[in-house]
Amino acid sequence: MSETLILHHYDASPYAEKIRLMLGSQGMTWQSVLSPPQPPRPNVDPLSGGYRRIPIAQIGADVFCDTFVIAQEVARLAGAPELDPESAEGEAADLLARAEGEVFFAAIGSVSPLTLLGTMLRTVGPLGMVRFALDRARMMQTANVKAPQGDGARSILQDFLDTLDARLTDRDFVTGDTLTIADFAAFHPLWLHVATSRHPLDARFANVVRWYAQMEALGHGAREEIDPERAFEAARASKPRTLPAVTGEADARIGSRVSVAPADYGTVPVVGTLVAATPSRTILARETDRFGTVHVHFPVRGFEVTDA
Ligand SMILES: N[C@@H](CCC(=O)N[C@@H](CS)C(=O)NCC(=O)O)C(=O)O
Repeated sequence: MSETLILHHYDASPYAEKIRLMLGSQGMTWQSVLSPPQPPRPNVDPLSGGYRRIPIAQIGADVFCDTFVIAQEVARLAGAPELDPESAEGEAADLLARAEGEVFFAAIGSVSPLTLLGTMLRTVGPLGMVRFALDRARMMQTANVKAPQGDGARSILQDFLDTLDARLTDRDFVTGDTLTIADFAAFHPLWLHVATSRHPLDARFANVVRWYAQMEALGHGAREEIDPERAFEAARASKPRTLPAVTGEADARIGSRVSVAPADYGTVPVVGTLVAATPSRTILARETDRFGTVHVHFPVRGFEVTDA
């Protein structure tokens, strides 16, 4: 079975940029399927069963939702355990959690609405902008988190930059002399901020500016653009890989139909048969006419599993 990673993403997605740079840092070869910036996503919905966030990765008939499990797959394929989010500890883990929580939303909330409007007009045009804005407004209506705006968002972003700059005073990277998952997690909200504000980072944060340039220079590795049909063929031609061994007591719901959804935002559930539940990962089997059995992987943290 081919172990080529297929990434379903769109170029402006910061979470996807985190993964693209991880692939670049390892000089990996991967395949790219471009998704629309909002649902429906006919290139990947049939595989994932409707998970609404981006990116989604695929290796044959295994589908990976959320960058937590995608990063674990990149770490495994590259033999680079320092890219596994479970390897982050202490202050680096705190920074990672902050970057992917309030800082992610603050990266946009701190940009003036007029500038944001200009950025969207340039990237997706007037119709695309209306579609995108309506979709995200709807998504946030059902969200269990509130996105900070204006001064609140600006102060969250400044605090984060202060912390990061101090950390980078005597280190090349967030945890020391080498790249780890914490660098990629800290980078992507800043990349989002730079892209949406159309302004470089404040030069006062000199250490961050130096580190940011190094991160950007990692590039994306060898990216091959493919159309969705090739991704579907990869699923059809493969069987899901062997399930992970579980030590200790098995989840009583194994074999029953469950629904898995993010707890924070984009809370669209995916329904399937629970086939594996490890301390960090939930795997559902979905029987499909188009591809046969597909296994969909989710992180445990930040997701809810309920009876379907
Ligand atoms: N925790 C998720 C967050 C992913 C996320 O928020 N992605 C954004 C795009 S960068 C998203 O999906 N927004 C809504 C959408 O694209 O439908 C992860 O790590 O993958």
